[in-house]
Amino acid sequence: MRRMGEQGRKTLGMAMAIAGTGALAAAVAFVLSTGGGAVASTEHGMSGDMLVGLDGLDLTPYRNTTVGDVGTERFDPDAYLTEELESTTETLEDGTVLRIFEVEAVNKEIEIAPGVFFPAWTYNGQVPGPTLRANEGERIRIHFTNLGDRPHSMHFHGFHPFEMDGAMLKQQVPPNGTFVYEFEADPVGVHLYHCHATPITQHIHNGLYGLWIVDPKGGRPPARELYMMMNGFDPNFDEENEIYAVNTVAFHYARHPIEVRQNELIRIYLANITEFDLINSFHVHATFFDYYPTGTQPEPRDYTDTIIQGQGERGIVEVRFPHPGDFMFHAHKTEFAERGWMGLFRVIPDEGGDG
Ligand SMILES: [Cu+2]
Repeated sequence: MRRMGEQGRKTLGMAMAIAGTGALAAAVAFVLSTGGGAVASTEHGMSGDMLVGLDGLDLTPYRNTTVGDVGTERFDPDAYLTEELESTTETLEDGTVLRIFEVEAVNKEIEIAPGVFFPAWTYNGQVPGPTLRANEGERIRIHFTNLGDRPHSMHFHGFHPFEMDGAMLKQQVPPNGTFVYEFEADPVGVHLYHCHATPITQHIHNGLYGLWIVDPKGGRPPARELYMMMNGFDPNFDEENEIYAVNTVAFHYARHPIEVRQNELIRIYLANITEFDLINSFHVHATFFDYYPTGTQPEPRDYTDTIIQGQGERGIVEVRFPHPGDFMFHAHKTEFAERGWMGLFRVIPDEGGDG
């Protein structure tokens, strides 16, 4: 078996080599850094012999990723994948469960790519804001405090009375103000919440958004569950995004692949909150997925490998990887993928699997 050079071992996630013509065979390689703990592709059944022409070639210029890492002390995209905001519960006289959350709007500088800092407006100090999750039939109460320097609100997608909408001018919470949102967790599905202060473009783009999930009575079938928000950033404030990501940090999951097991059911709660661009998309390699728009219906609408979402659209992706190895997921708007919205699933072979 052909051995890869040191550079190849360090950086190989996926490589396509195309032999050129002429005396010097040119290799065109698209190589992803997999960061520390990289697993050589040969361990996942990909033949090293496929990588003709890579020996001794410096692949660094062909990496499609950032250089260096973003510190996770400000925000950890790996933790975001599975963390929900903690809540407390009480049982009301009629037996209804009251679920109580605490949310603060606070200005905070975040890092969206190595060395690229962005003066964000956040819920609870993170972008996206924390995932709020409740069960169908519960009553939810959110104690909201605005520690920012201008009016903000929380506007939830879903059913609620007028006073809880958070969208009208008189529903904005002034700096140092508080408001208590309270309504039924309804309807079932994956939704979102965001600030609805004017100009909304600025308040959303600056980071005030998060997932709001209502689980059906009895829950959904067991699965490995992950939260993903497709977002973008305009660090030079020209009202065009320069950095795209899923969960804020450009290329985070390319440098730190999400480990899953071969054939395990993975359920992704996916939303698009990207400002300034008309659409975003989600594409996964080497498998297809069931797609449940908004997560409101029990049957999937699509069986595909690519879906598009406009801003505010969201849905549930249920996917299994039949083959072990490193597989990309990314926006199929390739510009977004090359500016940060690209990651990897690292599929670990199952006992008795084909790896
Ligand atoms: Cu706001």
